[in-house]
Amino acid sequence: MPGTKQKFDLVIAANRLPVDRVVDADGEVSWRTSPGGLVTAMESVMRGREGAWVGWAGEAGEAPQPFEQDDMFLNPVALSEDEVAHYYEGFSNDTLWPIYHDVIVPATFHRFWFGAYEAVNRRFAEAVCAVAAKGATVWVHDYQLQLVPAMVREMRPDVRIGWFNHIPFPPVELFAQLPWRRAILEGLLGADYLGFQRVADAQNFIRACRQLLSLPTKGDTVSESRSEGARRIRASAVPISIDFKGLEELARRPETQARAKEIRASLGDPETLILGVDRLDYTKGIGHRIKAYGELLAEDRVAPPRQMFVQVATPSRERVDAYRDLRTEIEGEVGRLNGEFSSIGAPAVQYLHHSYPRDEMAALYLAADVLLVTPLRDGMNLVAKEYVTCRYDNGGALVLSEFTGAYHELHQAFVCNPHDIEGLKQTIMRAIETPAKEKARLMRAMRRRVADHDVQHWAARFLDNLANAPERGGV
Ligand code: ADQ
Repeated sequence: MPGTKQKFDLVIAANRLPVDRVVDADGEVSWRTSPGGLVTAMESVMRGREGAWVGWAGEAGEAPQPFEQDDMFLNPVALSEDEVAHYYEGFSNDTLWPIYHDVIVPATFHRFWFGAYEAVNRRFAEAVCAVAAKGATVWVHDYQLQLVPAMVREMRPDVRIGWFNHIPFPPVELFAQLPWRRAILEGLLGADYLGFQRVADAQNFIRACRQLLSLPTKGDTVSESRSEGARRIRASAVPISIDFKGLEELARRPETQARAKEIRASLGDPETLILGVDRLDYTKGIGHRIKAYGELLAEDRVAPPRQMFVQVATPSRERVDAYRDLRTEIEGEVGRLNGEFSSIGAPAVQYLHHSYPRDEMAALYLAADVLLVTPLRDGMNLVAKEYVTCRYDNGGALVLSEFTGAYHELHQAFVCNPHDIEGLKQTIMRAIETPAKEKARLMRAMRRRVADHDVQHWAARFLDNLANAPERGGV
């Protein structure tokens, strides 16, 4: 980075910087750290180290100058309007996202989108190399930056490179559809260590290297031979988590509890408050959930105001066609159910297309008797873990799709296959009707799991695996 002399032992690269630009009433621009698990996790691993974060600041055009925020050095990467459209909305969110999520909607392929992806990945790699100290640890995040590991390795063979995938890695039969499959695998193989949410994701990656690149694999390692000699790359599961202590503390605050009571009261103190919280994304199974709930309403097995259903759908990727279509579909369906089953003051579905601050989310979780998490495919699903964390009272019930990463950890959830509408209806009813004592036992066990495997534990495990990667003296 021109003008940047400082070098850092730990460099994070993620599509977004962990800050949002805020402009006050006088037009003064400042930056506010965006709350999120990744920031919390990085704070814990950056303590006592010199850390830098490379990422996009969120607006097209010239990048702001590098700056410090909360003891972290931020190195912004510029994206032009076209690059936002082609690298981010196009290749990342309209090509890779559907392929990596079981092609729930068809993927779009454009050769010029890949050109932009490559160019932006190179800019990220250069920005990383500009701030990485000799022998630094570089941690690259997610599907937007899959070419970065090999690009960094070429420029800086001295650094140690790890990559973590927040979303699923698809079975080879789906991955093979990508015209750029070889470039992506070779990009990832520049890393020393690759972390995935589930064992199956790591295995899918290893199988893709074997079948599509004819590379030898053994257990969780892939061998890659280049002119300078063979390297071994390890791929394994390190499931992400949340800041258990911080969120539980928030949920225990008297103000949060008071707000939770207020939410229930404003809904007429229902017998059962059912909640869904998702980004408005076709992977989240919101339509399947609403269909199942609609049938329960039609069969009079649930009815407002006795049961109230609140669906929070966070605005997301609104410039991508598939997301615009989804919004129209979901809002049409909610409207239909409300027209048919609501009475004055008691809507069948309370639908909220907004973002909320963390304390309001915690209050919603505390207020909800049942949380519906029904994705068709989801890397992890942090909402499930956040709900469990907030329920320090051991109240509530979690309905959880078996197609989430979280399903592989939260064994005491009410498990569902969202494609099976009849089964989903039964599971929702079981979550409503199971006696409180039994639900408390299940909740206690899930809470223990998340408490013992929080986001700090995740980050430490990832970095430990990276430090012990096979090429660097590990086994
Ligand atoms: P996402 O697909 O965004 O993440 P998820 O894991 O559920 O999905 O995280 C969503 C986050 O946004 C949660 O922390 C939630 O609290 C927050 N959120 C949702 N709706 C909100 C609203 N209306 N207002 C405020 N906050 C809201 C991707 C992958 C996941 C993986 C994560 C982390 O798709 O599978 O779990 O990364 O690796």
